Amino acid sequence: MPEFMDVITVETAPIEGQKPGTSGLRKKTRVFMTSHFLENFVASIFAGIGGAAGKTFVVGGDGRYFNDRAIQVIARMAAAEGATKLIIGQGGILSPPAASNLLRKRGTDGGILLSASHNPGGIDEDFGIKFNMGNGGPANEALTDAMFAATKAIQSYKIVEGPDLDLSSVGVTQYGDMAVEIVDPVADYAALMEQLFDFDAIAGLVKGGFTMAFDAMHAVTGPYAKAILEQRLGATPGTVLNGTPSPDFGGGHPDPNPIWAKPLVDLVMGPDAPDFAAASDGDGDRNMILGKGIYVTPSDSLAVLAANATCVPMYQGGLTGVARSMPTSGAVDRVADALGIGSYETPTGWKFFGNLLDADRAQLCGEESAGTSGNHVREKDGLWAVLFWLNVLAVTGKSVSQLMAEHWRTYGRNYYTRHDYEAVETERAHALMDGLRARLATLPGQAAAGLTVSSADEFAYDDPVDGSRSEGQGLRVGFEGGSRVVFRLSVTVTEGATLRVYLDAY
Ligand code: VG1
Ligand code: CO
Repeated sequence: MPEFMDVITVETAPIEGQKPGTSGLRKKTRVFMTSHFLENFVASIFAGIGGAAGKTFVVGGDGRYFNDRAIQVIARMAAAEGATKLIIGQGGILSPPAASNLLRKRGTDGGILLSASHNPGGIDEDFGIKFNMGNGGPANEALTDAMFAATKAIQSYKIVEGPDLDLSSVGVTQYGDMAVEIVDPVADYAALMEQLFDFDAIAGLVKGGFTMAFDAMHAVTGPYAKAILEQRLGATPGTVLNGTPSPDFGGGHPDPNPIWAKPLVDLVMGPDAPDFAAASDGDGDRNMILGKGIYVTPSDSLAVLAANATCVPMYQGGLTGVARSMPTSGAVDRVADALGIGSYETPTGWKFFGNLLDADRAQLCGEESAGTSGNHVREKDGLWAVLFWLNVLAVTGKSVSQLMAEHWRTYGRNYYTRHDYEAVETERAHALMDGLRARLATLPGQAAAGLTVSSADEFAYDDPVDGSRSEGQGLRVGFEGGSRVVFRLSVTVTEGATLRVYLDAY
């Protein structure tokens, strides 16, 4: 038997399918629980960053099933590799934006985040793990490629035999030679939000009788939303619905869209509608914005926030640039044109915004999948977007529908929908994409449903900051008059293929 805290070397072999997707490695929880699966990937993360020795990492997750067990494994492996310190959210909880803030604030070497975001949780559902860099943002493609290469070459990994860490109380302890600091997952994040937004103005709005509802979807945002909306801003207790994180998200899909958050949409469309409503996803980095009688598409939300940026203290000096993912509607581009600021179109996935934010080319970014964030962290940030909206509503004194109507009058309107075809047979989905790809060159000039194709291509992105090129980022078919259809296969699914079809009509 090895002695307590002895480092042992475990023989292993490469495991198929450990290629990180849009946001890290996502698989069925049971796959993560199979022998060596998690360990191989964690060892490959460490190999990809040139080793863990002497480094400090932030660790935390969205609280889904297996979150706590995975943290124990990561801690044992980090200790075995000679890491100096781990900073872990109490109870293993940290939303990606809160982790991103800690990563930046503490000047760490990176973070290991456990989340499968909007995917359901539980032993028969999904789990995920990703690495974020010292700038707070998801690993770039060079790093994820290095990690993937390591998964294909791995022969052994190191781990210590030791007791479980106590994740329940805040404070610093030693785990062998490694320090472990358990932190309140909410405190630093809430303090940051208070600096970025005018809390007095929002509190004043709430005091004046403005009503709201926030659906945390049984996921990680509950504690953050209660602390900020109810305790600091004075919203009535009970404003935060489904606010206690549960390992299986109450059996639901923690995806803030009109399908999975239907009760909230029904509420704002009904007779007892609050003035404002919002929801966030499993790991708290996405947002859905609603007002009395209105649903705001994420693409429109990004455009409205850009247009009203100077309402909030964080953007008092104005923006110099905005960025959106390619499938996101062009609504924000129209605002950028009107303001005379830069606008960038990136592939899907938050990692592509990191360079633009670091280089200060853009300060506000968004995705049609309900991810919005600024340059305060390097992740999308659900609650931040909600506070941004509340701040704008407080300063302008307008309702959500009024704001939207005025926005469309000024900039025009992009009608937008996204359709997800889930659990499609992988081969058939690829055949469809291959078939369309082969016909791209012949599409321009053809007419369908009263629309004439004006352009058709496969999106590739040349990063203007580091010069890297990312190919195969979605098929685009543009029509005369500015409408378009985009086809992409999801890179976050754990079963079969998901075809996403994005429709945007100006
Ligand atoms: C989806 C969304 C994408 C988002 C990604 C991670 O990816 O479309 O916009 O960045 O999830 O979101 P895909 O490849 O399935 O389309 V989350 O909230 O995981 O961090
Ligand atoms: Co998410």
